[in-house]
Amino acid sequence: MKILILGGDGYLGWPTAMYFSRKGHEVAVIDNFNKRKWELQIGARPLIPVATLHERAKVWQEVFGKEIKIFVGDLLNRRFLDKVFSQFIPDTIIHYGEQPSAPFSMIDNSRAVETQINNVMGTLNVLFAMKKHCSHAHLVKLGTMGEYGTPNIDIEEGFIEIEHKGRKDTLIFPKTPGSFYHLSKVHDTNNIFFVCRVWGLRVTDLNQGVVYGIETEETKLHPKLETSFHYDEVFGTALNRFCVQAIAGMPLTVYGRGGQTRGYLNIIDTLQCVELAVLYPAQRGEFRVFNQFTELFTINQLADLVKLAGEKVGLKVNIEHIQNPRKEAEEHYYNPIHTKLIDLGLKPNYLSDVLIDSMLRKIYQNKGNIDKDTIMPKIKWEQG
Ligand code: USQ
Repeated sequence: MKILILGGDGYLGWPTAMYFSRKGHEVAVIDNFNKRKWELQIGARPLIPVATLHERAKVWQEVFGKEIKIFVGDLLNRRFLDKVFSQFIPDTIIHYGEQPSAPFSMIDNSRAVETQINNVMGTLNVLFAMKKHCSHAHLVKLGTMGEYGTPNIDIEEGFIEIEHKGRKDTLIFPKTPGSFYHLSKVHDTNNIFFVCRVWGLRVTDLNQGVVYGIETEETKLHPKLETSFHYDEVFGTALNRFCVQAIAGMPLTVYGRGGQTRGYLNIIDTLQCVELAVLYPAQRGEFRVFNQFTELFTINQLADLVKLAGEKVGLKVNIEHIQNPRKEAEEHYYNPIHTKLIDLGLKPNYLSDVLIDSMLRKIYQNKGNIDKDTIMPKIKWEQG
């Protein structure tokens, strides 16, 4: 299969490119290195230095003997997309090419606008390019569980059957996102659902939970194949941050009361889920939504797990409840349905002591790179 990965230089994009290349697919990636630019702007860098995309593709070719083709350019540039889509003509497009951070989108007016233009307009351009050059292709789009927010009812997989004044319909599940970033994904969803209905495109929207983990089978093959692992307040996510904080000897930063519940998954399961979506594509005209996570945890539970795993290897770990920089429910009902990927054959790798232990060890090897100044949250939702 010819697979085009948008955002192929990122935390998930690069491991995905290697994963599908290793499985024998013809893989090309697009990236404009925006993420590296944003890292420079906010003064953060990944824990483990990441080789350039070109270096990584070269090493991959040496290690594995297969080419990962690189197209450098911006999804906002329609001519660039025309060139890539007409040259490569993908069967599948996997779309990670968006600004991925909620805190980044909440820094100020310009970052909110940048996030939404980059994400919403970029995706719109991809939809037009698909229509023009490969309307047969399947788009696997990374959405987020954060599109739904934390409603006081069960969260269905994308759609809900509603009975209203004696009539019934199946409609998009109501969305209450919690940041301008999460909102950008909701806007994407609406645009995508529309073009499935009107142009007959086929799309799977993966509403993914919070991803954790540093390594995949492929990143382990060579030091220059590592992916970008963040722990700073902007690009780092909860569990990854807690593991780094434990190694750095800093208290684990639980925001507020810590009852915030989210869906979590191992980076290895992201690859598995994306592969299942690719191998069992949506039908022509179908907009399909999967809730992509394997386990639910509160922030308090995550902090306790990291503390326990840290203490087993001799670390002294404290948990601190700090003032929540976000506006979010700190105690709430949360029951999202997530059966569709399991039905397709997903075999979850659950979070265990062993995984946290291996993350702690890997972080310990790179302890000297930890920049403590980037850890405490300074971006406040209310200030904007
Ligand atoms: N949190 C803490 N302490 C921290 C960091 C986070 O208590 O040091 C809390 C946050 O307040 C929030 C929860 O942990 O309640 C999750 O925050 P996060 O930073 O791990 O993740 P989030 O901002 O929600 O975004 C991440 C990814 C995003 C993806 C999303 C999936 O950055 O790309 O879409 O996870 S989800 O959370 O399901 O929307």
